[in-house]
Amino acid sequence: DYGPAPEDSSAVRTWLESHAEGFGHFIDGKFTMPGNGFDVIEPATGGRIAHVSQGSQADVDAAVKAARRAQPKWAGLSGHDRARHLYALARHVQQHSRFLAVLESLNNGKPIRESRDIDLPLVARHFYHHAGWAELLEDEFPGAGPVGVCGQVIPWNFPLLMLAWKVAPALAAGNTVVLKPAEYTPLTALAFAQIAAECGLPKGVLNIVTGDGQTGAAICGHAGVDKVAFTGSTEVGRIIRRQIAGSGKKLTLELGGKSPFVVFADADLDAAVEGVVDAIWFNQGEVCCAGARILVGEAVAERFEDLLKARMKTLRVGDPLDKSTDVGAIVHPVQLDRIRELVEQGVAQGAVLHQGTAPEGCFYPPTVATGVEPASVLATEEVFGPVVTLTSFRTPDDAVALANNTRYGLAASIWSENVNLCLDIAAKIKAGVIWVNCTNVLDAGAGFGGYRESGFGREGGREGMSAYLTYPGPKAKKGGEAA
Ligand code: TXE
Repeated sequence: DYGPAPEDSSAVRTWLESHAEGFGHFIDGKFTMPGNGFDVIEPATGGRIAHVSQGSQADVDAAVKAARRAQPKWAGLSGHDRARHLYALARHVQQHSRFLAVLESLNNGKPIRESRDIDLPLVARHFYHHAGWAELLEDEFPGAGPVGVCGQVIPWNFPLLMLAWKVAPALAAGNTVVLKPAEYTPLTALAFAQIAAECGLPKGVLNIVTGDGQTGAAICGHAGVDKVAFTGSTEVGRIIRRQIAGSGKKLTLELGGKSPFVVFADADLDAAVEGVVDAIWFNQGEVCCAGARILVGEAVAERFEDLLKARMKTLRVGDPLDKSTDVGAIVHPVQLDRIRELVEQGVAQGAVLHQGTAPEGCFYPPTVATGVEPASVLATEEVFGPVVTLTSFRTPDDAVALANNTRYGLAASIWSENVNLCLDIAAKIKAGVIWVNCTNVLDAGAGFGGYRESGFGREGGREGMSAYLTYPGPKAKKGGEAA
């Protein structure tokens, strides 16, 4: 009774069936034979949809070797020629966007509306934007050059978008890449590798090795890798930082968050409620910059809570491929258990739950938790699920103190009709990204990254480019090998 029929997944399923024997790695422009590894599941049904290979040290060695071999020639291309390759990648992503969106929703569990209308357009935009940087490099960063070979490890919440965030600036700057997608969601990265080969990206420029954390560690620790870029949990970020300390490798880390969502009494409350939908129920709340802690002015706290609970009840949780689904499946049963465990701990510490409904299986209902003490688990730990806390504050100073009462500092969202108040509060909240009267707005041209345990370094825009450059750069001869 929800209108449009589910998205047609037959092309994707046929492609998956054609790889029934498993997927190999993408090294030096071609796929290796599939080896031992692990199954990939479709979280919405629990069914196995693919088998991918576990990258060994030998696979990582081969990938790094290919990347090293390809790098001088890639860096030696003119910026214009590298830009042409990036434009081609962007165009091919657009041509295959239906396929990629369905594959992403199948593998990650996110609603097709989101993968189709948000993830895929942002992926293409990221390559277009960075094609522009490749053209402008000599003017904008005079004397700079590529770092060399980049080892990149990405998470499962925005599989293809995180690949774009990592790969586009690296290639624009003249680096080559060895990337490992997350073990739950490796499929769009492998489809992207196929697209890259089809559109003539020179071999060795992009290498994809699948596997678990061990493969990730082999990439980060490899002596032939000059820069490491990681997005994932704070815990693993810490391990990587320790692992490569003293190696001279460049490092950027984009880690967890527990971002505040501050609603002042004069805010447009209906708009702020829609903001919460985008902040914590978008992508099942599996968003590093999710607004996970609502702080609301006490004068409107009760009214806001009523509005929010009413809106929450209208959310449709279910089949990711149904075009009317608002909240899809949780990426993996392990993540579902993690969400349940944290919420149970929160309840034991006094939290009161208000929940929507969710089907049986790997789904979790949209949840608002009230009565959450500032020091309790639900207020401090990243849940990475559709769970938001609701707390009231008295004064703007209280709001700032509560907002900053976290070991993270990735993002914040401020809602008020008073622009002066918004600007004042924005300057006082310690977070890498601050949104005013909006949330989760991302753009390839704006730097994204955190403070404190949310990591360091920025992705996107000028700051993001500088992370992939070094001074002095090698003297490149146009169209040939770097000197
Ligand atoms: O993350 P991991 P997990 C948070 C979120 C979530 C929790 C656990 O709170 O509930 O982390 O998720 C690779 N060296 N975030 O366990 O382990 C791993 O293979 C190198 C927030 O899935 O950090 C995968 O590719 N790599 C986050 C990637 O790291 C290693 C997004 C991320 O997995 C490695 C994801 C090692 N030693 C989870 N160990 C965000 N900020 O967006 C693992 N990996």
